[in-house]
Amino acid sequence: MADWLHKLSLGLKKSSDKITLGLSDIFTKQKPDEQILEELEEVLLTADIGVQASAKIMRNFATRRLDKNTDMASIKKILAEEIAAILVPCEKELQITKPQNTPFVILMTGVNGAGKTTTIGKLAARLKNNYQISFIAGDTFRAAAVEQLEEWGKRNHIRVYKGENGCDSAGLCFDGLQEAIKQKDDIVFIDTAGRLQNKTGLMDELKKIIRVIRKVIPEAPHASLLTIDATTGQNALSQIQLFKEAADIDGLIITKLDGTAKGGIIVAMAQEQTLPIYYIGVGEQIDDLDRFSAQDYAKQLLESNL
Ligand SMILES: Nc1nc2c(ncn2[C@@H]2O[C@H](COP(=O)(O)OP(=O)(O)O)[C@@H](O)[C@H]2O)c(=O)[nH]1
Ligand SMILES: [Mg+2]
Repeated sequence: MADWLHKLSLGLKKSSDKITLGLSDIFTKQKPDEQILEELEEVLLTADIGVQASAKIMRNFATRRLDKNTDMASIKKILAEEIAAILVPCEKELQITKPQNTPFVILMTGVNGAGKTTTIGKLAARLKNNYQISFIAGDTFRAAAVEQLEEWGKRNHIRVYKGENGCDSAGLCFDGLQEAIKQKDDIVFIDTAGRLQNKTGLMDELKKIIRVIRKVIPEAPHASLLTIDATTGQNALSQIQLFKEAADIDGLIITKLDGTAKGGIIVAMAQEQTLPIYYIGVGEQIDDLDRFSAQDYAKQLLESNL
């Protein structure tokens, strides 16, 4: 198996084991069709696939011939097809353009601990061979946050623009962008803070950052990315709504899909909103990030090959 597929499979093992266990439970006992369908829906729900997506899958399922003689492998195959169909609209490539005379600005948002800083480091590692990159340490609340970004900068040989501890984040972004223009950077990643005193504080801060960076580059941010921790479960959906309002989100990055049994959450996200999922993270290491593939994901979610 290719390296990434292996990682994805390993990461989703808990999720797929859970589904497999639920399915074998259904099919080892003699049950009427109707009950099979009901229990199947139950399995999808416990895998965090969500009410809407589960109902949709079951509607399509009901039109197929299904009984206790249908084997698990074929059930899984049908489920994987149905899930892939829900995921496909979210599979899109993050297009990095070359704006005239300015860098391509990527704003990274998300709640505290979602994986923003780590994802910036991983993404930069994928892009650094083709682009001149810099980081702006916009999470000015904790010294540790700046150090963490600097660590990723060091590893990738990427310049980090930082300010005094506790300085105004928007002001820092303003200065950092001007520096990036001067240095003729191709891409600038802006890291942001995820925890402020309250929700309104966080959203106001993000709006301010966007207002201020537009004074330097009117079209910025060229990509506004929301990082979501998959282990958050269904709460992820309300995070998307919240950040969409404040930061005009263009797409998502879902992290921590390794070792969680909540791998189905991506299906719920794809069913209930239309933002692209650009990348997924399955670990803390530099190469534990890759583009989101609907087919691969659906397949590994149903069937761990390990
Ligand atoms: N297992 C796992 N851990 C991750 C992943 N992405 C980030 N992390 C870890 O999650 C923690 C928080 O990440 P961080 O980038 O600091 O989040 P931030 O607060 O949003 O910047 C760190 O310990 C990361 O190593 C992932 O895909 N899988
Ligand atoms: Mg951070």
